[in-house]
Amino acid sequence: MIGYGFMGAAHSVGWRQAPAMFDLPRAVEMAVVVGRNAEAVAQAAAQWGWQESATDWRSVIARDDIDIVDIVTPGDSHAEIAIAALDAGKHVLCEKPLANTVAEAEAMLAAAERAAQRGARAMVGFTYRRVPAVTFLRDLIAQGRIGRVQQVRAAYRQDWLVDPGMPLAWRLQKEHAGSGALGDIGAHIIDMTQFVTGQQVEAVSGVTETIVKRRPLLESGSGLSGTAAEGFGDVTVDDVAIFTGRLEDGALVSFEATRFATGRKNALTLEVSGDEGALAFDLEDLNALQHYDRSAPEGLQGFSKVLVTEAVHPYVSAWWPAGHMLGYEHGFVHQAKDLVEGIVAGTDPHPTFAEGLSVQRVLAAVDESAARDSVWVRTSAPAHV
Ligand code: SOE
Repeated sequence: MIGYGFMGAAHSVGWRQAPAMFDLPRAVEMAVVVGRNAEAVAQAAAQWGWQESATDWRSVIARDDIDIVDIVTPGDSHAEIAIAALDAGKHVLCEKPLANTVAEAEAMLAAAERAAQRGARAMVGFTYRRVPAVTFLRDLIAQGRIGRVQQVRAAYRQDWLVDPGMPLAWRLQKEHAGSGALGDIGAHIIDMTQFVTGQQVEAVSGVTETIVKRRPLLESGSGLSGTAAEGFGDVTVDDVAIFTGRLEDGALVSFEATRFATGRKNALTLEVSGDEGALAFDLEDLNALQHYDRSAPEGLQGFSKVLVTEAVHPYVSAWWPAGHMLGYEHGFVHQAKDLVEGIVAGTDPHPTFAEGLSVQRVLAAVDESAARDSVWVRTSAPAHV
């Protein structure tokens, strides 16, 4: 695993728990975690259960005893590491968004296609797909339970930037993160919308806003740029992105990705309206779905809460008896399981790099639309990459 921040912790839980809870077709060993600070990465390795730590990712990728490379670094290094790992014949799991630009994502897909000919697999870490209720919501739509999808509402709201004293972290710098709320959390709801509806976002019209434009610099040595003399640096990404998308079959989607939803810590909601019913998911109640059935008898219609904790639900049979709740980390466990199963079966685990690229095209199209007075931009050919 390359990187050891918040996502490193989450992926480590995934790698540790997947073999313990699922009957995986191959044993998994947590071999080595890589980071630039030798002492800190050694501590992370010991705490999370990795056998070793290292500071040079290239020498780790060159090792014969490494089969899977898991990339949990900031977006600016995804392309370089993923392409090197795939070219070295390794299977790759790469955190979302796949890259910082469409051009990088295209190069990563090309590397994945080259590597696939030699049996290597590549997957993007859109873990919310693997929350059982989200996978089940997708299954219900595919079965026609809500009829034809006519409208979607997708929102991902956080509030960690409301405090203007929050320092200029890498996530607030375009050269490191690519974009702000748009790529970090907007990417999740774009992927989820495409996943549950089975349709691509074909065109978008949007606005983005940077509400607090300058922030205190982090301690020196953090590797971030800024005007050190003033102690402040420019925020070069969006704080908020609000956009409308159109799906292949014509349905409209309203998307909101924000780090300024005061009081909302990690609120992700998705509601899909069909001509025969509706389905809604709320991450703050992630073991459940809301289902509305238009064919229910008059007077008895209404959203009903379905607890997605039964053995018949996706992934759940490996866990606890019905009604015993799962949490945020289970998506990472399911991700590790699906990747290992895909590798052993010789099939591409979803989301593939092609799916990651399709999200990247939507992100680029939103950026372009926002820069051009919210004109509609087709995702198949955004002008800037
Ligand atoms: C951002 O705050 C973030 O950590 C995202 O980067 C993750 O993808 C999301 O799961 C939680 O929020």
